[in-house]
Amino acid sequence: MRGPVGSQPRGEVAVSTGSVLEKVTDEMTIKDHPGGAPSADGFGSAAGRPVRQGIKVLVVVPTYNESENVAELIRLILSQPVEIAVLIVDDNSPDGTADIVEEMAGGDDRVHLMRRAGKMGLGSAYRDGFKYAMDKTEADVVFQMDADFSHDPRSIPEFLEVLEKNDLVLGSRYLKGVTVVNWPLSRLFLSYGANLYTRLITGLSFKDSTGGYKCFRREVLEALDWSRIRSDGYSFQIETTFMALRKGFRIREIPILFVDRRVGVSKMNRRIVFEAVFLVWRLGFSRWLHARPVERDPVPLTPRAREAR
Ligand SMILES: Nc1nc2c(ncn2[C@@H]2O[C@H](COP(=O)(O)OP(=O)(O)OP(=O)(O)O)[C@@H](O)[C@H]2O)c(=O)[nH]1
Ligand SMILES: [Mg+2]
Repeated sequence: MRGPVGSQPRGEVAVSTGSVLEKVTDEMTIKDHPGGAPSADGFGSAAGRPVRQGIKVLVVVPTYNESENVAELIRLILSQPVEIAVLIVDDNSPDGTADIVEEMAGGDDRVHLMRRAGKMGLGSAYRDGFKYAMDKTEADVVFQMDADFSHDPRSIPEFLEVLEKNDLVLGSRYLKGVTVVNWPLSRLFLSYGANLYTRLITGLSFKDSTGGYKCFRREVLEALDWSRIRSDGYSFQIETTFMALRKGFRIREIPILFVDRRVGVSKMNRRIVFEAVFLVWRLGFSRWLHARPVERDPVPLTPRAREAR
């Protein structure tokens, strides 16, 4: 059953809120939570900034050994001028990432923590995080984001703006040239090549379908058949976008500046790359078997607009 985020039992997951769009429209108002205090339902917003009223945003961040990044990242997410909360999905990181988050969650019910028993992979962390978002929170919009500052939380308002007329927004490193900073050339070739390969085999038109900075409307997560999405790593990103398109959701890319991790250890490995090589063929075959559905108009994002329909 859907319930307020702030009412979850401690030690399982924790979240916080605070959101904003830069453009002030008549649907926005100024909220004056000093210091971004949470509201009663565990979603709160930054002080003195315009807030899109009634839209709750949950940011799901999987972590494994991100103790050097996680606290600062959470603070930056929660300072965004929107009604926002964060869910950290940690796989029993040996460096104590979850303990840092738990302490923050103790003082702020916008911070949620999901502790899992051991390293089970990125895709599985997202599956559990999205399930939590759907079952245990009232989030209207769910973001996914890496913990290593490769994805800038300050882009959240821009994603939300584009989500107004779309169902899923993808942060793209290759939409306006190449907006990747500090990657070795070999890594860039691998990523760019993987995207070309994905476009060719699956028919997806996006410039960057392997990226991990994405923003879903709740309806998209609810419509996907999670029992069929079993992949990890890059494959998970490709597969969720492919499945959303198959359901007729409207998807757009926006350019993001992607910066290589500042600190911490990479979890990239060969298995993740090989998994993607095979997955795109599976999706490619399924495309030939099923006709592409017609893209449908997204429902209005704000609850008020939805009621008016
Ligand atoms: N819960 C969980 N999180 C993971 C796992 N593997 C990676 N992550 C997290 O997923 C995000 C992306 O992983 P990264 O290691 O940054 O992968 P990457 O961006 O492809 O590679 P680098 O930036 O070079 O490290 C980070 O927040 C990681 O901490 C996992 O098995 N479980
Ligand atoms: Mg990274």
